[in-house]
Parts: sequence; structure tokens; C-alpha cells
Amino acid sequence: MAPVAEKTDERRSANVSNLKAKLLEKIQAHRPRITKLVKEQGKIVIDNVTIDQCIGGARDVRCLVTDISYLDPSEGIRFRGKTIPETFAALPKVPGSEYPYVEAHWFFLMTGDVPTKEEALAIAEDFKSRAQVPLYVFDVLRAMPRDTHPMTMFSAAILSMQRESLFAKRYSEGMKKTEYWDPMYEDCTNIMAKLPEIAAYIYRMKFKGDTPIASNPKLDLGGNFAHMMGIPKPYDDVARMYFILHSDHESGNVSAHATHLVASTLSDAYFALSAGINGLAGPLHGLANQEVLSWIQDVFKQLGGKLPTEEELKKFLWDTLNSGKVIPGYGHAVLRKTDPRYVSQMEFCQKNLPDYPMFKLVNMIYKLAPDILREHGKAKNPWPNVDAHSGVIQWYYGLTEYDFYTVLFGVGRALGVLANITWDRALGYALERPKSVTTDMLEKWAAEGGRKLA
Ligand code: NMX
Ligand code: MLT
Repeated sequence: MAPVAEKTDERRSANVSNLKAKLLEKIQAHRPRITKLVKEQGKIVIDNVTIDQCIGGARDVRCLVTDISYLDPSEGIRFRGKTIPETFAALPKVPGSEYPYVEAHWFFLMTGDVPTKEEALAIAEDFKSRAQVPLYVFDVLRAMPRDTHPMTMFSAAILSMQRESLFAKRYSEGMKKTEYWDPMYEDCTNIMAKLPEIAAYIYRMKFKGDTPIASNPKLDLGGNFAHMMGIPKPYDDVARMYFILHSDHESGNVSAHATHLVASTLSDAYFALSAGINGLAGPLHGLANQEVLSWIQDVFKQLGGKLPTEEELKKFLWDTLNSGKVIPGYGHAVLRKTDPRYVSQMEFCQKNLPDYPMFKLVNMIYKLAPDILREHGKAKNPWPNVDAHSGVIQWYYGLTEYDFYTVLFGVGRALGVLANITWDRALGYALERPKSVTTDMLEKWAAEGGRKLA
């Protein structure tokens, strides 16, 4: 069977959006900046590394570059220089919806330019021409035991499509380094276009009695995802909001970093994204959103299904901490304020589900948890992150299978990490290979008051 990507090439060439042309323009303008930095200013010091950073997960070490988003500890994320409200306001909206085309956000992340409505529609059409999921992906998913975690299924589905990689094919044919970005872009777009159907298929197969819903090619990515999930409006807006909010969080988070790291070996986008998704599946990262929901359900269970009093909730929070667990959805490696992605979801709830008991409980936790975490004295950031809120909205719209929540995060996160690895290839970023040292060395340097730099 010919790879699906080849079969759809012809359909697509009739509909080449100007995204790729714009991207090439941007890449050509950007390349000399990187060459100059490396050749003329490469030895200028921008950071130093302490022993606690070396042991403590390289926190705060400036050693990655991305122009797609930047995370300020106090302000939160900016996508291509825009805050979340600015991004939502700037991007073209789906007719009848308050939220933008996810496809427009893809254009924005890739190029840094806000697309016109026509450009957004062209991307939506381009995605549709690439959206057909190879049949063997469904066979792979169906061969897995049904109790397999949805993130395992999602990652395996992405990896199973690696045979479609145009980058791997062109590389084996000996393409020039300056061309790497082109098949990388094609692979990334092909993957992105297919993820909503793969995710929805996993959901319907695993949790809805194996009743997949066929894609509706008339709909935009967010609308079609809601349709394939079988969840009525306004879930299409939830999907659009959710995917955009989760799309990127600069480059140091585990999913972005793992994707970048694997891609730095010139592995293709299928290998790289699957690795990133595996990183997202950890409870300190994306899986925290499912942990939040199971923890919130415990509050309700322990209190006979009613909202707790402040005293009861305080006790529950302390019991969690005293049992050695973290308060899921709170804390962050970089942020030192409430995550603006939390605020965005809170505003959605205030508008759409103000009286929902679970939303009230999340607000109660927001009122109490930061002080308790401060008193507990460990977490550097006592404020909520994105995961503290996302499950509530899903639950309200009937998506109560919280094992699935991280897959939603993964579809969104793919937008950012795939845009990033396209740029990695465009700018010829190097194989990532930091240096390790031994504990003996650290002890010696500690005794000497620091490593002597040549
Ligand atoms: N509850 C209890 N303790 C915490 C929490 C929390 N929410 N956050 C941090 N701590 C503890 C942490 O475990 C560590 O303890 P120890 O010294 O015993 O190892 C100490 O505070 C210092 O950690 P920090 O430097 O504040 O946090 P770090 O940068 O290492 O980790 C997280 C960041 C996000 C992993 C951490 O805050 C956490 O485990 N939060 C709960 C899980 C979560 O919400 N993850 C989602 C992250 C966002 N995302 O979407 O990916
Ligand atoms: C993310 O969105 O990746 C998380 O907030 C984790 C991070 O930024 O470290």
C-alpha cells in the first residue's frame, strides 16, 4: 500500500496555502541572525550553572532557543509576543464562535504573523486534505488491550505512522541540509491534521462502546474534533480554546524538550512527537490534569457528594500534603504567579457554568491552597497551573473519563512542538548533547569553591 501522505500530495498541491511561502521568507530572514550569533558572538556568556541546578533538573539554565513562545515567570506565556487574551483577540474566529480557528493559531505559531481570514481558511482546507488517518493506525489501536492508557495509545498511533515520514525518505535520498525544513514541515502538518481524529477514535473506542464517529470534512479542526467526540456545542469552542491554550510553553518543559531532543538527532517528526507525548504522560507534567480530577472527586466522595466547608477543605489539603503527596495542579517550575491559562479557563467557567459545584470547589481550592502551600514551605510557586482547571470544564461537558484528559493536552501541545522542530531544522540547530559530570567532580569543585574555568 502506498503511504497515505503520497496519495494526498496531488490533492494538496492544488491548495498550497501561502503559509509555506511565508515560512520560507521568514526562515531566510532568520538564518543570518543565527549565523552571526554563533560566528561573531558565540563566546559571550549568558548564564552560569550551579551545583543545585546541575542536580536539580537544570532549572532556570538558559540553554535553549525558541521564538515561538516565551514564558515570563510573573506574566505567563506569550505566543509569538502576544499574551493569551491578545492571541484570542487577534486570530480570525470561526463563524458563530467566540474562539479562533486552531488552524489560524498554527499559522501564527509557525510564522509569527496573524493570518487573515482567507489565510486561516486556506490552512483549514490544507489540513482537511491531509487528515485521512492510515487504516493500519486503527488496527494498531485495536490490537492493544482496551485497558491500555489513552496516552500509550496516542503515542503508539503517532509512532506507527513513522513509515509515512517524508523527511526520513528525503534524508535517505540525500537531500541538502538547507532543505531539511521542507519535508519536516510536511511531516508536521500531516501529523497535526490527523491528531484530532486519532484522539477522538481512541476516546470512542475505549470509553464509548467502540462507536467511532466519522469525520465531517465541512468543519474546522475544533468543530470536527467535538463532532468526532460526540459532544454537542459549545464543546467545539472548548476544543478550540483548549488546544490553543495548551499549544506551547516555551522550550524547556518536558514535552517540548523531549520532542526537540529527539528531533535533534535528525529523527523525523513521528519519532520526536511520540517521545514528547511520552513525557507529557508523567504526573508532574500533563497527567496532572487527570490527577486533579481524581483528587477533586475524592473531596466529593469523602464528604458525601456535597461541597466542603472551608475547614473541611483545609483539612483535605493538609491531609494530601501530610501524606507526602503534592497538590495536583499547583506549583510550577518557572511560573511564580497564577497561570494565565488557568485564568482563561476560569473566565470561561464564570461565563458558561458559574453555578457548577465542581467549579465552585475549584474556586474554593484557589482561595485556600496558596496559603497552605506557603505555610507548608516547600513549593516555590503556591499558585495554580493550567491543569488545576482544565478537567472541570471537560467534566461539565460530559467528558468524565479523566484518563483521557492528557490526550487533549497532547493534541494541543503538538501545535507548538511541531512548529518548534520545523524551525529547528530550518535553522540547523545542533544535536543536543550536554556534558555530564560525576558526584566526585561536584564534591571536588564544591571544596574548591567552584570549577576553575580555563
Ligand atoms: N504540592 C506539594 N508540594 C509541592 C508542590 C505542590 N503542588 N509543588 C512543588 N512542591 C514541592 C516539590 O515536590 C519539592 O519538594 P521536595 O523538595 O521534597 O522535592 C519542593 O516543593 C520544591 O519544588 P519546586 O521547586 O517548587 O517545584 P519544581 O520546579 O521542582 O516542580 C512541579 C514543579 C510542577 C513539578 C511541582 O510544582 C508539582 O509537582 N506540582 C504538582 C503537579 C502538577 O501540577 N504538575 C503540572 C505542571 C504543569 N503542567 O501542565 O505540566
Ligand atoms: C507546560 O505547559 O508545559 C507546563 O506548564 C510545564 C512547564 O512549562 O514546565
